[in-house]
Amino acid sequence: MNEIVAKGMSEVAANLDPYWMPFSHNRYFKQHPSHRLLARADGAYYWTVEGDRLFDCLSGLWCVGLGHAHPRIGAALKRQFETMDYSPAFQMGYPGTFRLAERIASMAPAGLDHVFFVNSGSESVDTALKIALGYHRMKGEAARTRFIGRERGYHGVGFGGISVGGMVANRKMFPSAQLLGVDHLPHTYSAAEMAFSRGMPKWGAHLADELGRIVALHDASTIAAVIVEPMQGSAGVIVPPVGYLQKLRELCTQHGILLIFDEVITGFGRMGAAFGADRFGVVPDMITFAKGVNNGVVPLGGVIVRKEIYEAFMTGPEHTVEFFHGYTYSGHPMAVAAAHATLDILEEEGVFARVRALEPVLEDAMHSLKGEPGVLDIRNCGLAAAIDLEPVADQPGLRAFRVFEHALALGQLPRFTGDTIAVGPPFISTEAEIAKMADDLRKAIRATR
Ligand code: PXG
Ligand code: PLP
Repeated sequence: MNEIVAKGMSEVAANLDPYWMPFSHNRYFKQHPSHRLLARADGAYYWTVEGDRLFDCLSGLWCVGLGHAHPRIGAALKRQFETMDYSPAFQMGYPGTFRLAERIASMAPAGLDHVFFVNSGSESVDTALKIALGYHRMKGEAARTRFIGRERGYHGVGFGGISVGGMVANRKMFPSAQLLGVDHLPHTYSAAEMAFSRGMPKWGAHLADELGRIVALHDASTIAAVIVEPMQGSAGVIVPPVGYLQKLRELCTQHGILLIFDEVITGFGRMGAAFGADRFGVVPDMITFAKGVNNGVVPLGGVIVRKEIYEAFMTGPEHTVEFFHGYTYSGHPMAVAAAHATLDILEEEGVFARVRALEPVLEDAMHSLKGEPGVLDIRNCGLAAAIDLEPVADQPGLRAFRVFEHALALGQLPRFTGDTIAVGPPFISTEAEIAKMADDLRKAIRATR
């Protein structure tokens, strides 16, 4: 029996205080921990310490697409642990990490062929921003130091990531610590123009023209890179308008600005393709990834870059370090082993095709909630969808929180932020599980009207 279950809730609850939970309502959680402590996971489900089963509506935090406790990943981890649990990442190498870079480069769009490993999405973003600055400097354009992010963008919580990010709550406490010279594109969401769009909204490509205005203001010679999520995940599944990413690509090419796609959520299957770049038909100069690359089993992230970018750094005496950057756990053998097993499964089990087949199932199920009380919008793309709810007067976030609590009681673990409910079910979900998830959300929405 699970140790926590065996001890019982009272003992667990007594010890909750020292843990400072990330992105959480610490005080509320510690006062109401029952049915919120997860003890076990298998496939598409979690079990709480009390033994309730919860459907994993967001695949963990968008990372466990293949479901929990996948036996192939478990076996790979056991083998790796017994063979080599850790190896130093600097000045020494582990063959599996080289092979993983080769595999990821071969999955990435043509031209993106070198991979730098990190341990999280936040680190992947900060690394990509450093690479962009270094690249321009190496090419003799050291004045290209500005970054352009986007409103509502989420690029993790490093100082670089919050600077280019567009989540006010994540930025406002740290104004003095943000990168200098960052500007933001407008977000692409308009309830009036695109509410209840299925897949990509038709309206909004013109918003990419704002990049032209920003370039004219600062001059292209001062801009290093534009960073966007091809589909904004954390902001609540904001799907790019038809033609929008193409325009960003054209403007970046025209002005010598690097285009970075932050694919921490969209990479490795969520969009029914290896990358959002493939799904949306636009090739950036760098891709940041994390999460799904190894099914979230061991922290791993990375940056995929064009050959020209890698080669720009390869100067100076050959015995010297070219890029003064890296992490103790870059290319960690355990994370790498989990990634190889994950990529084996993605390739051999036709997972992207399965995601594409489930996409219309999720789309229909979620859009069937149109017309339920207080449902303002429903959006979807790949195996991702979100519902905007009408806020309770003067209490932003309360409605979605109530829906979340109700859904938990019904055996669903969705995600809520603000008054938005987001889902990104596991790729292994059945049609019946997706139907039940939507139906339980309907009950929760009706119960909290
Ligand atoms: N970039 C993007 C596009 C992300 O979605 C990060 C960077 C940061 O990754 P790390 O591994 O440092 O957390 C993310 C992470 C949610 C949710 O509920 C989204 C993320 C993380 C946790 C919750 O949408 N995205
Ligand atoms: N802080 C100290 C004192 C360190 O020695 C190191 C790494 O050696 C770090 C931070 C960075 O840790 P990591 O490489 O895990 O990001």
